Formats: sequence, C-alpha cells, structure tokens
Amino acid sequence: MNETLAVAPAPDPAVVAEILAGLGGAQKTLPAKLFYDAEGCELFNRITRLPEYYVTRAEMALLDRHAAAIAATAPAGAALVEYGAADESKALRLIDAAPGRFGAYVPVDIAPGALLAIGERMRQSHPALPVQAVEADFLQPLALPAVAAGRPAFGFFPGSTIGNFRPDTVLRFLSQARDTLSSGEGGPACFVIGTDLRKSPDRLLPAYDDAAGVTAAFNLNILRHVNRLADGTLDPEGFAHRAVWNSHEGRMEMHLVSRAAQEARVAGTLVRFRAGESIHTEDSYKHTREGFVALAARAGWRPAGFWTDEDELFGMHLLLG
Ligand code: AVJ
Repeated sequence: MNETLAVAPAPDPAVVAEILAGLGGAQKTLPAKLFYDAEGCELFNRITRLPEYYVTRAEMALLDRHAAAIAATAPAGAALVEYGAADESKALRLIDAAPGRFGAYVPVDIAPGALLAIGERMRQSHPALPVQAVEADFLQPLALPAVAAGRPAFGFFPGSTIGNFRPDTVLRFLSQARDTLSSGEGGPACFVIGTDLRKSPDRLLPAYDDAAGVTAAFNLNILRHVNRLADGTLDPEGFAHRAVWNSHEGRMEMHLVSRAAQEARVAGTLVRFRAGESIHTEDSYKHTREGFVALAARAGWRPAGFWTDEDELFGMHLLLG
C-alpha cells in the first residue's frame, strides 16, 4: 500500500521552528499569521460582519467616500500591489473608481486558496486587467512579478493588517516595501496603508470579544492549525479566549488562557502550561495618525495624504518614498 498518498505534506521546518520558539519563551506566543488556514479565513470573514467589529465596515465607508481621491494619486498605468489581499473587494474600490488608471493587479498573500479565488473572480469581472498573484509571507523581501514589469508600482496595504506588527517589525516591513515598490518604473514609490485608529477601550473590547463567540472560535482555531503544521496535541477545549487593551503599548491583544495545568506535544517537544498561563496570539496596534506618520518617516517614507471615514474610526495614509 502506498501510504504517502494519505499523509499530510512534510512540516515546513521554518514554521515549526517559529512555533517552537514562540511556545518556548517565558510569555508563550504564536504568530498571528497562523490564524489563516481555510477555517480561519472563513471565521475572519464572519468577524468582519459582526455588529461589534466596526473595523471592516469603517474602512469600506472610508473607501466609499475617498476611493476616487486615493486612486487619483496613483501614476497612470500603475501596478496595484496589494499586501494581505484576503479578497479583492478593497482593491476593486480603487480600480473601479479610476477606470484605466491601474494597468495590473498583484495580490500578495500567504493563503493560496484566497489568491486562486481572487484570480478567478477578477478574470470574470475585469477580463482586460492583467492579474498575477504572489503567494508570500510579506515580511520576507518580495520581488514584483512579471506583470508589474515596466510599470510604476502602487502599494496598497488595507485592513489594518499592519496593526499585527510591533513597531520594529513595522520599520522592517516599511523599508522592505520601499525597496519592492521603488523597483517599478517612474516617480517615487507610493504606498497606501490602512490602520485602525486609537479609540476608547469601550469600543475596542467588544470588537475583539463578540457576544456570538466568533472571535473566540477564530482565536482557538490557531491551535488546530498549529497541530496540523507541527504535529501537535494542543487541546482547544483546554483554553479560553481573552482580549485585553494594553494602554501602554496602544494595542489590543488576544490571548489563549490555559484553563488548567496541562501539557501538549508539539513537533516532538513537550510544552507545559500552568493554570491561567496564556499564549499571546495577536497584537492589534491602534496607531494614532501622528504615531504612524512618525514610524513611517523613520523607515524613509514621507506622508502625503490621510483620509478617514466619517466617524474617524479608521485611517488611510498615503506615503511617498
Ligand atoms: C485582520 C489583523 C486587521 O486585528 O482586527 C480580528 C484580525 N483579530 N479580530 C484585527 C482580528 C481579532 C484583524 N486584522
């Protein structure tokens, strides 16, 4: 019998190492990018429709208001390079607001299923626009694909995904993105970045701990994904979801709190949890406008535009570099 057909793909050593490093520290952590297996993408989609989760609606309202103004800042024929493109809905606001301005669309994401679906829908809805997806962890240096050759690049990083990065990682990401985006032709590099704005914890806490428990399910699902990626025995029933506002760092945090003393095996390593000990699974920074501009400036970007929704919940920065 050929058993190789039935077994999962070999574990990615770099991801396994990252998981073990996170679970081996004094404060246990897991990388937030591991939320997004197929189930996690589905759960995140449900989060975006929750009454408490204002983030996606606010960003869409912002784009309804300002898509034309934002798209007008793109050089003619630019390749729209979208980082963390779970779907094309936000990019389409820009593309459709300025017909003919964008000459190509390059969605970049770590979820191959999402990228395939984007390509298929775009072929139907915008058959004349060349689309070339790039499957990549965008914290690694990124080379633009052939479809962007000979075009100015217009970077787009919506969704407040950048909120998952600590300031030092934001700096590394923004410097790298400047290299990637300025490899295009003509003019300075352009980058439009969406960030959830600082606001009252009264608004933030329910957005990250909703009444229907979808965010809890999203948080717990990372354990199943880790079990698959690193041959683990982490028990989702043994952990509880917790969302906290860290006022000192200006970020929401998600944790998984061990309900009791327990042990698990991950990639052959024994991992022990004390009762009440947490795995820190996500940071979601809420940058003020000024705070983000200062960070971007340290990475060599110059602020050139800023837009918000009517309720000033969400912000979009235009950076030139
Ligand atoms: C996709 C990173 C923007 O931080 O709000 C939603 C992920 N986490 N609920 C966010 C998330 C909990 C989301 N981002």
